[in-house]
Amino acid sequence: MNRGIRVAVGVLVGAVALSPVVVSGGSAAAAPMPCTHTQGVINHEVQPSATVNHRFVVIADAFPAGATLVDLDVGLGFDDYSGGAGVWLTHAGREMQLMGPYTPVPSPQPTYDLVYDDEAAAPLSPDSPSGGRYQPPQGSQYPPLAVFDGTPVGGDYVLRITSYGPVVKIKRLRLVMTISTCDSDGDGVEEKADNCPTLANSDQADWDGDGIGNVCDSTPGTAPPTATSTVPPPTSIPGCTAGCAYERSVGLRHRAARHRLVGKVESVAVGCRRVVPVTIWLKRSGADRKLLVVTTRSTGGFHTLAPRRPGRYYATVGSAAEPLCARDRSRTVRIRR
Ligand SMILES: [Ca+2]
Ligand SMILES: [Ca+2]
Ligand SMILES: [Ca+2]
Repeated sequence: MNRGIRVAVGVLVGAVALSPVVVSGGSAAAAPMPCTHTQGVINHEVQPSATVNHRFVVIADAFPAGATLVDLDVGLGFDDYSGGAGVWLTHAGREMQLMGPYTPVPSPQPTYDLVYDDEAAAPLSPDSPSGGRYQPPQGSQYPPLAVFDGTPVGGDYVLRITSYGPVVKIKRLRLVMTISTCDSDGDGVEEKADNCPTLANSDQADWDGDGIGNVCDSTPGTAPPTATSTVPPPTSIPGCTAGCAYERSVGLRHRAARHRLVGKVESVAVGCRRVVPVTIWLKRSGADRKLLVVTTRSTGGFHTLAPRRPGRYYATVGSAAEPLCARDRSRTVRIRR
């Protein structure tokens, strides 16, 4: 089944409905399930005293069964609002007026590009700048956007715009939906229950039990004896010697102009790349010579002054004291005379 987000927009002018037009397709895989969805229209005009209905059809199959809205923000951008317009949003049998003749819009600018957000710091007022995030106008005819919370994500959304005077020039209209059930990293663990929502870690391994999964944890600890079955077998990871759960790599380059060796340790697990010791070695015919140890920054990057002695150098990362992370060795770089 195509679980991509297929959206059809039908534009209804006055009472005449035009055929829906598919404006975006998708063949995305079943996972990940996004936690937000944005839909909208750009560059449109509403003729004098006319009404235009922008209808968005959000296909429910693109989201987990039973997914509902937990938040909805609306972006309103006008290139010319000087004559005034009424804007309404309808979804799931509920309607909210977003703008109207008594809306305290910023004055006297005729152009706006703002976002209605119930969680914004302040409501829109005549003194507001013409951009930014504001609570929707307040009053009995202007309920908060929260009226749509709990409604199904899938279904029709209709933005109705009526011109009260001359042409209303619309720059963009956007609906930003936050969805109750999602899995943005596609690891099969629902977002709210995921101990590392930004990185796929279907095993949810959390050795120190602090609620932060190993792959997100800068101090993941070590595997408890009873938990070894929850991590991948070390034999599956190239370069891993014993008990390692996550692969990592170390790169090394010689920047001759700046007399530096620079490199980076990379791993999906934060604790395997952040503030870890990297050893620089000189290759020799007998045993290689250990020159110095540098510590990576939070990004995994490191640098040091290049040795003056010509030769071939490489870097290693990893030790028996870090059972979470695989050992690795960089390519050899040559420093010439
Ligand atoms: Ca997840
Ligand atoms: Ca995850
Ligand atoms: Ca942890």
